[in-house]
Amino acid sequence: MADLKALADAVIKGDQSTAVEITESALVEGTAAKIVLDEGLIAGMDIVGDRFKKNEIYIPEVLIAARAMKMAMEVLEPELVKAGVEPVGKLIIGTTQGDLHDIGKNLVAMMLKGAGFDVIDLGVDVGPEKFVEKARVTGTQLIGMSALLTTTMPSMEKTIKALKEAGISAKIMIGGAPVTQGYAEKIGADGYAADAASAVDLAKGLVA
Ligand code: B1M
Repeated sequence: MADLKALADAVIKGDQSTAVEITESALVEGTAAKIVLDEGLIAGMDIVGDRFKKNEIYIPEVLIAARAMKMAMEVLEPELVKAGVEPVGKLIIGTTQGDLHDIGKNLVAMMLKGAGFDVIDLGVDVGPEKFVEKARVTGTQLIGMSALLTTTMPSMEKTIKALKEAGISAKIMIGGAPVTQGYAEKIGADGYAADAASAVDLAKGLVA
């Protein structure tokens, strides 16, 4: 029987080769892909998120863990698709118009993938029209926006207005260093998260 606790530990340590190896052997042994995902990979990422929130680990460790998770997910994904396992929720995410900062946004996207979300990353410098178009095409439940510049924060408000005018009912979450809970309330976002681990909790709450 594959050791899924060891798989979670490999994710926590960012040990890519062990994570891939245990994932492969678990599948060969006939362990259901969903069990490998929930009890191995997501269990590991949950602990990473928790430690990050408590400042016990920092961004480099989270990125290394997320990379190990990504490698193992490449092995697992075809099996999840075959088994028809539904993601926790779907989310499109992007950095707002005029803003090229993507380190935090990528971290949030990786943590959400780690939590079982189907994440569609629109990249950087994403304007209201693109958010609206992609929200329509994907039928997403959640829209995430990240801004690192005070000058690009107003694009969040424009995007929310455009989404509402287009009749998109997806929940909207925002974040980024200059963004605050008060700003989220002011522009009509459904939620704000200060960091990637809180973004996962927020996203889970918004799709619940
Ligand atoms: Co820029 N930059 N930068 N920069 N840069 C800042 C943001 C700045 C604070 C530096 C400073 O002056 N002290 C300043 C902004 C000032 C302001 O507006 N108040 C600044 C500036 C001015 C600029 C330029 C204008 C500089 C210039 O050209 N004159 C220029 C703008 C370019 C553009 O975007 N159009 C610029 C360019 C760049 C680089 C390209 C060199 C590079 C970006 C590389 C990249 O991202 N690929 C860069 C960097 C690296 C920074 C700093 C140093 C680091 C940002 C970062 O990655 N932090 C930054 C100063 C600083 O913060 N110390 C700075 C780490 C990252 C993990 O944190 O992004 O906050 P963060 O994400 C966190 C949370 O905020 C949250 O979770 C993440 C993980 O915990 N979060 C979310 C983020 N998005 C979220 C979304 C959510 C929920 C949570 O829901 C959807």
